[in-house]
Amino acid sequence: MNSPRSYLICDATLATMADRDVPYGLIRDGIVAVKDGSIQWVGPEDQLPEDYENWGRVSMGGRLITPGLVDCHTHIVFGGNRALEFEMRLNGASYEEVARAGGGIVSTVSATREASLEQLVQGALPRLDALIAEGATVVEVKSGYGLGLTTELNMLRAARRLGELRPVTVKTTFLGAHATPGEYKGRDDDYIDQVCIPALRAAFAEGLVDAVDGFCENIAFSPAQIERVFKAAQELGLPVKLHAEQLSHQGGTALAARYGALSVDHVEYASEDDARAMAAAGSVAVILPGAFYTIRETQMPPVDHFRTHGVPMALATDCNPGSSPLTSLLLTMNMGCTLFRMTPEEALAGVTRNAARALGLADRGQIAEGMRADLAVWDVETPGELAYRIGFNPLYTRIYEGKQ
Ligand code: DI6
Ligand code: FE
Repeated sequence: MNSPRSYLICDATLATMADRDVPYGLIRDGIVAVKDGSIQWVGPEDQLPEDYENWGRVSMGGRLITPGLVDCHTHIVFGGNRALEFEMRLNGASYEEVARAGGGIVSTVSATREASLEQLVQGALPRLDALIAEGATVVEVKSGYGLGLTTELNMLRAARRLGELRPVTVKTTFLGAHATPGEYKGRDDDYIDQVCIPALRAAFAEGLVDAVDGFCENIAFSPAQIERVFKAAQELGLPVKLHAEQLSHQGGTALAARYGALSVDHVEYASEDDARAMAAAGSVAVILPGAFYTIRETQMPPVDHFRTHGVPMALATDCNPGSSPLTSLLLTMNMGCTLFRMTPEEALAGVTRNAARALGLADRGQIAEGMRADLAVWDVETPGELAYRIGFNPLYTRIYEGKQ
């Protein structure tokens, strides 16, 4: 449909996820007034101001409208896949055997380096389309499988291209500090100084970077190494975020909080002090149940500490070929509830309001005046249904920047 410049979306229940004193910020018999891609007014039909009364109307037939979904942590740009490794492991192969057969993250790095820009784009499109088909209007995309000067930039160029090819906002994150490539084995510090930081500066100069991330873990980089990358980000005026405390407690969360991180991601092993530091810094906890499930992790993220200390929680797919080959935000919501005992309302906030915040996007993730008119319309009666089902997509339509 070619939506007019200004119109009313009516005959709908609105889960606004905005600051209202009711669960989900719910409005029954609601109206959203849209003008030039932004929300001008939101409220119950019987309170519609006179000025809007003669605007054209589009009925949603009593359906539920939520903010467009936001996937705030993905690695959807990569070459190849790791299905063979998945199969080998389930046939009893050890970690070493998988590695000797060329598996693991290095296999994705090789396949990504070999791929052309066009191949990276074509490979990522079906993953992006799967997210869009479930109502995503914003998707974050990380680099981190090139691990070289030109290859990291190529991944980010592919991410930018995705945002031109589809009606979706793509936010790019530089993740040069994801792993040390084979040619720098045992020389992590040299990799950070000679490749990662120069690649970050070059990518920034090309306008390819919206935020900077790292993987702080005993199998990846130490807090001291990550801090050098964060300093470079700070010099460029870029916000930071961090994969921290996923497999062990390394102190990455405290570091990220000191740098005012937009988010700290995974956080299974985060402590109550970490939660306090995140709350003080205003960092979002990005919870990634797809990785928890895939690697059969048993340590749960400290959801209660996040609640107690008022740390906003987001949920994301972490879509990547190794630890989370997941392209469904609805399933992610269900996993957040079933695995981590998040409430369905927390799950919906996690893929809307708090996910937007994890990306520093002030005009997304809520249905409220002044926000972008990015909406998802669902064939459900109540918002709790979105997290409840497993493997079912009730999306009726998606509205991006006011256009259906
Ligand atoms: N955490 C993870 O679980 C993945 N990356 C990260 O920072 C693993 C990525 C992969 O195996 O390809
Ligand atoms: Fe990740």
